[in-house]
Amino acid sequence: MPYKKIIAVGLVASLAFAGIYFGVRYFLVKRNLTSLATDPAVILSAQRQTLRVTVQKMTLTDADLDDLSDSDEKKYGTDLNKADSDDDGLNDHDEVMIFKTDPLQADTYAVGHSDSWGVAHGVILKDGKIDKSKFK
Ligand SMILES: [Ca+2]
Ligand SMILES: [Ca+2]
Repeated sequence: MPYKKIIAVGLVASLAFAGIYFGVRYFLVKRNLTSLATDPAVILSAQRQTLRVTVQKMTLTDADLDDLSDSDEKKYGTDLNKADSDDDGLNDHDEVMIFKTDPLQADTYAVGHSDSWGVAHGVILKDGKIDKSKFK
């Protein structure tokens, strides 16, 4: 019966086509070629992976996310796992880079108040300047 052969060949050809289609699609998704993928779930998954890698890189270079890199933390002797090493209310980055206060001394100028109090009350200014007239 020739029509049985035609149906059998058609069935085999369909299975082969489906196999190739899903095989190529799996390969593209597996290799993260999202520009070729049109499935929104695949694209979202790739974006999440990119975000995960970005956050991982950030935490590898700044473990406590205080904006002072781990290598700078080692340079200044601050705690790279604690954003505010001396618990004075100013994070390590702001002490080192903005106010030039000591990130390991809660009261850099020994005035009886924390460095964050000094900043909040206008005593400690940027770039290591202080205004003693505002100290009470
Ligand atoms: Ca720190
Ligand atoms: Ca300090």
